[in-house]
Amino acid sequence: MLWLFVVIRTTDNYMTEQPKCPPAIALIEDDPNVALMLTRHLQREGWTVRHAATVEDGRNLLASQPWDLLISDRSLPDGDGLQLCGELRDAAHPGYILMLTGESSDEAKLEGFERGADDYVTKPFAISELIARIRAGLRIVDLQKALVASNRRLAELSLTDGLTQIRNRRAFDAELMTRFDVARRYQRPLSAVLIDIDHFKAINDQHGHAVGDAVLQAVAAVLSAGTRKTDFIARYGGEEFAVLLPETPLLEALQVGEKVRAAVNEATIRAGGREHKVAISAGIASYPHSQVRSGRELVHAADASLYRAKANGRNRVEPERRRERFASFSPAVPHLGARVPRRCITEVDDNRHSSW
Ligand code: GH3
Ligand code: MG
Ligand code: MG
Ligand code: MG
Repeated sequence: MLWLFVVIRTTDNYMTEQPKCPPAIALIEDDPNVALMLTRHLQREGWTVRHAATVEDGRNLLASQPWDLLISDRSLPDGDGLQLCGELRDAAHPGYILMLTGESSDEAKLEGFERGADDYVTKPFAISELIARIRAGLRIVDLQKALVASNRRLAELSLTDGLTQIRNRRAFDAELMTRFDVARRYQRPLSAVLIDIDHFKAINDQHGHAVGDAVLQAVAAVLSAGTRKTDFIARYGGEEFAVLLPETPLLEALQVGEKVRAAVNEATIRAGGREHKVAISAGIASYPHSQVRSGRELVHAADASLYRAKANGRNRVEPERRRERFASFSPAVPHLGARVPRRCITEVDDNRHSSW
């Protein structure tokens, strides 16, 4: 028997601070004395310094090592340091670029900024002012990093169900489109499973919403544990879940559906100081099928099967029951059609989605 103790995770763990690495500075300078002096001063500030002396070595350094701020000379043995600056900007690299150069004319400075430099310091320079400028640059780098991290967190949150921490309906709809396109293009099997907890309202009514929430979390955990990493599982609605099974024809999808149904059925969920048992009903539909031209139609067919699972007594898995009107399988992939059980190609009898 499977026992489930529900640990409620909150979105607060997204806010956990990551340990901070010291800022990394890439220095491209061919004058060994200037390079040595700068390296010592910058390291004294606690910054990591990586050095190259040519455009070519600089290009390799920037591509192979992480860096936050680039200090580059212009006059280098094999070219102009501004060339690298332009290349980085063309590639939309967000790093901060400070040109440190003897090219001190107004035109040279303007050219530097036009090619994408964030700051332009001319030699000879005062080390204290250079360090102050680097600090200012690193503050901007920090802000940019925080913004990128925050955008990433928001994107993640917008695709995650807050209660169960699995993907939400928005993520499912996007994934369905992508995976259906792949299945259609390469004529590969794709199955959709729609799952609904049986008599869930009674749990809320008898034990309260907090227990209902804990049951939803537990069912999500059982479903996640019972599917593969390459499958895609989401909370589809209130007490409904949806699973996409790529490379899985109907017969195998039925086995997956039956496995998770049994797992939920066997689980004992401890919540609110009591033990609870729940059951799920599941409906399954598979592509390729002559009547399915989109991901929406696939889910629509799975929904019709789920409706039948409810009507036929709940705590059960029902496959699609659609009549194939014409051959839908490419001769290149004959196995796709070969294993569909007979009961799946009889006429549909539910009236909710009469076309199925
Ligand atoms: P059936 O077997 O036909 O599916 O019956 P059911 O009771 O599961 O279905 P019904 O649609 O009548 O009730 C679903 C309930 O799920 C009603 C709603 O309040 C509850 N619900 C939806 N979302 C949540 C949630 O996030 N937390 C809790 N605790 N309950 C929820
Ligand atoms: Mg030089
Ligand atoms: Mg429901
Ligand atoms: Mg239900």
